[in-house]
Amino acid sequence: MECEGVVRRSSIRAQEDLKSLLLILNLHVRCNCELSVFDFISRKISSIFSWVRGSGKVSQQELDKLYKQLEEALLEADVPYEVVTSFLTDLQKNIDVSTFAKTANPGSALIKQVHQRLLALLSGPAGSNEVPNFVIPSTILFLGLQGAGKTTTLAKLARYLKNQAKKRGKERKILCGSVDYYRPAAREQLKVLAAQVGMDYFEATSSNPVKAAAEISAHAKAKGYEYLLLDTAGRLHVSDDMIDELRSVVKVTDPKYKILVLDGMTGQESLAVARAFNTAVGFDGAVMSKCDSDARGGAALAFRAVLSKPIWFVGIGEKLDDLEGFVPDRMVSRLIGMGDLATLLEKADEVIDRGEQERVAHRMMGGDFSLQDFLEQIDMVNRVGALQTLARYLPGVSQFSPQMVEKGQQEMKRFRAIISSMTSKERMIPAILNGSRRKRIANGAGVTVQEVNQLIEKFEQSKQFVKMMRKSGAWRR
Ligand SMILES: Nc1nc2c(ncn2[C@@H]2O[C@H](COP(=O)(O)OP(=O)(O)OP(=O)(O)O)[C@@H](O)[C@H]2O)c(=O)[nH]1
Ligand SMILES: [Mg+2]
Repeated sequence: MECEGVVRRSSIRAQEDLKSLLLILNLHVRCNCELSVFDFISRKISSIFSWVRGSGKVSQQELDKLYKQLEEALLEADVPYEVVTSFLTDLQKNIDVSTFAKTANPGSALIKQVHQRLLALLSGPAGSNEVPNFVIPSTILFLGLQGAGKTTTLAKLARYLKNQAKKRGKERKILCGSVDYYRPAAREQLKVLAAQVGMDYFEATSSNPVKAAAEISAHAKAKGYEYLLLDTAGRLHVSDDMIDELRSVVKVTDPKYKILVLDGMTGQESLAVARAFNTAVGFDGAVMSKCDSDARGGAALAFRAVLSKPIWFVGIGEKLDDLEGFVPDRMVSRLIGMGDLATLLEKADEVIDRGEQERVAHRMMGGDFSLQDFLEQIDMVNRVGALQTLARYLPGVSQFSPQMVEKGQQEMKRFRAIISSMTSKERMIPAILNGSRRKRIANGAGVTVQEVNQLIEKFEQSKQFVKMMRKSGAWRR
């Protein structure tokens, strides 16, 4: 069973296994996500691996076929030609068909190799490029072309910093300001977003970007803010006046972090933009925005190889929570169809109290799993996010259509309504659900008796699944 393999494969801690299981149990309604940047590559690459997975023998011809398919998939995903070529050369250097002949499971050994090479491509030779611990106090400057997503990303980062601090029981004093005197409504936009996030906004008296930057910076220092997030004006192209302005702003504010925001929808062009910014003003890390779009994602994949700089975050929507750390090993797992349970679990952790998770988990472990628990799980999943969003973190989702996801979402809604129409005794002891009770429940929930039966069936399947997981030892304590 797919889920079993996944939980075994991932080396996450027992408690986390438990959570993933809770989520997967609900999501076993099987669903798919909207097409996002990485899904495009993911679909391509994971379909290549469908024939490799579990392969008992790998011949040289099969290896050649794999290289060809990988090359096509990466090029189609808009990864620059030079990057694809060097990736494949590197991969071939590390793969030896005679070594594979001796391994017990050549299919998974091959996937492991590709996994490692993709990881090296994404992380670069220096290893991990995880999101930094933004030190206090610091000024964070946002750079990028017009419409790249600077202002939105600034607000998202403020929320991220606040959430990070909250996890440690702290609160951050954050100030934001804008030196965008280029687009009329730009500063107003930031002011509105600042109010939404709950950070302070400071409007400079000067309308000269450099003087305004100095004013905002001085205010942040005088008032003891821990972070100053400073927004700048974009232009349609990397122009001399923008670069001059940015250099002067950098000089007067001395930012600890310069974050380049790139529009994920522009494909390989964003690599050229990043190069130009890097030469002119330099930057420490990038954010690739609009990765929820149907762009192909090759630029993100090739970013590290081309720029030797990290992507710290990806923007996955317009809302302020739609910012996600760009963690290479998770990304690679997603790309080759192993899902990204770690990110999913983090999302769960943010909204579901650990005690609550443990309570449900404990009952399940003891084999005492009721419809009430099933309902609580559905509510937990709903709190973590819409199926459409969650599904992108799950293994093997590439085979499912958006219609199936929608169906999954509707099914969860229906299940919720049905369980809510049951008495607490019925929820605890589903065995008492005879024909007349099912009819009453169907009437109460506005569904057919057949739909009530479907729910009971699914619930029984979940119980079987839990039993199997416990027996297999994949679900550890
Ligand atoms: N779908 C999606 N839209 C995004 C994302 N990030 C930003 N946007 C949208 O992109 C548009 C431009 O975003 P802004 O943050 O205003 O971009 P900017 O770089 O500040 O633009 P200028 O101030 O004009 O230079 C807005 O409509 C945002 O809502 C994202 O990750 N996904
Ligand atoms: Mg802006």
